[in-house]
Amino acid sequence: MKRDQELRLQAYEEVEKNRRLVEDDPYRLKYHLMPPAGLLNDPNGFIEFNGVYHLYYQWMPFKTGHGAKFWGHYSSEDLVHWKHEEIALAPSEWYEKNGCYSGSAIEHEGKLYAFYTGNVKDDEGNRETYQCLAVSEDAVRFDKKGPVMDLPQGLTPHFRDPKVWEQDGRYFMVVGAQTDALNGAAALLKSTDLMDWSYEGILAGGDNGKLGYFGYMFECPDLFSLDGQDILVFSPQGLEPSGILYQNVYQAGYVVGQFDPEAGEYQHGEFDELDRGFDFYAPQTTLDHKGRRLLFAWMGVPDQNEQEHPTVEHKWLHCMTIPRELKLVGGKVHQVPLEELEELRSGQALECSVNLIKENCSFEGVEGNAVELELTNISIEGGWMDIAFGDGCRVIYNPGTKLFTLERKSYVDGTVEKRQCLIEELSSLRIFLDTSSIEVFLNGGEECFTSRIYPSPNDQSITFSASGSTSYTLYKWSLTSP
Ligand code: DQQ
Repeated sequence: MKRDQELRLQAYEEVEKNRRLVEDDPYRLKYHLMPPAGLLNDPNGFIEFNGVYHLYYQWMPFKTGHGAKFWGHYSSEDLVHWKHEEIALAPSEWYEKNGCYSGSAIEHEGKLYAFYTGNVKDDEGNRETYQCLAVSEDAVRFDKKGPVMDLPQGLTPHFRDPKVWEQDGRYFMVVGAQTDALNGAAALLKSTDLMDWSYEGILAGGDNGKLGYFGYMFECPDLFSLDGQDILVFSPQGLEPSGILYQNVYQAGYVVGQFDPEAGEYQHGEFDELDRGFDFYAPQTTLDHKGRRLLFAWMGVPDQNEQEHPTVEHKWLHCMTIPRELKLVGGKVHQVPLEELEELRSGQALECSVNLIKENCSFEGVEGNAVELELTNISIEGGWMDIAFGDGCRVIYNPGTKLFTLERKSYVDGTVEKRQCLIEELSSLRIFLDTSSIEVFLNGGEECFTSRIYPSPNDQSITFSASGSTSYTLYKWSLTSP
């Protein structure tokens, strides 16, 4: 208990010490969840509990690097206005001394059960892993119950990130894993009471998985049903870039299939990336009372030039994506910004009917660094269209090559770098800009690009261009801090 209190006090002191620096950062976000100071990474324990949404997150309060993680905590009644709550979990016990790593939450008998990974490392870097339980009556204060299972045979200690759900009166858990042969895998466990867990085997990946060799580790798996299909979302590590695919250091994506709870087996199709941008990892979903499958992801990727972000100077690093609703359309997962986000809009939309012929244009009132844009009825004849956000980034669509491109000014060396996807036809675009982030949704969420960007803070221009002839209806809203 003493260690727990010490850690909490130290964390709060660190936040106080850095408050001013964080607040003064021109790249501080206006409507995205970010850490009060220090480093934020994966969303954890995302749940609607007693009518309130809770989003816990991986938090290193003491520096903008990784280490012995805490579970920070945000809560919200509407998914728009969030309150930063007290620390949920501090890495105070022997079984989590190097971090209360990622995990999930489930309601059981009116209480919140949080499952997470206790990370333990010795001085030589050898790792131990403990899947732990902490129970809460109010979602704020947790009573730690300690480890609830042993490491299954055939798996290395790279075993973490439990995601738990209830199905047909039983509980299941998927855990990110690595087999002894160093193949990434999602492991399946089962329980009748959330306390005793039995290992059921590999659900996907592993030594004989349908995907073949698919990296050396799967992180943050999440299995859920969507429109009659069972989707396994996971973050594989160790994939080589392949054409325009797998360009980030690590990926985040999904397979679609059917889970058989009796046999504990999962038949699935090919892997697809969930997002095509530079910064998207470790997504986690939950089901809300409206039956919607909601997703948050970390807007960042581990080991991807993390210390070069300009926000490091201001003692904070990374943020969450905006919350999105998942839909399954023609076997593909689409991500749609939550309708609640319309509350961020200040005033009426500015609406313009845009016709561009070989020109660059800006429109009065269409500028800013916290903005939502929507383009509908897009028609491009000859050449391509693009939209530039200050000197930070540009989105381009070329119907000739079918390539959609997000270019950004690298925060490492200022050069232009890009991410791309193929899209048969572009009919609409929705773009959320927030100071140092951009999220682009193509055709109602068929494809998404999520990225941190660092335009010069005094350049809030938005420029619309066409190399041939392009028309669309443009709507623009200024967005405010909730
Ligand atoms: N981040 C956590 C791990 C997880 C990784 C540690 C994914 O639990 O595997 O902060 O970003």
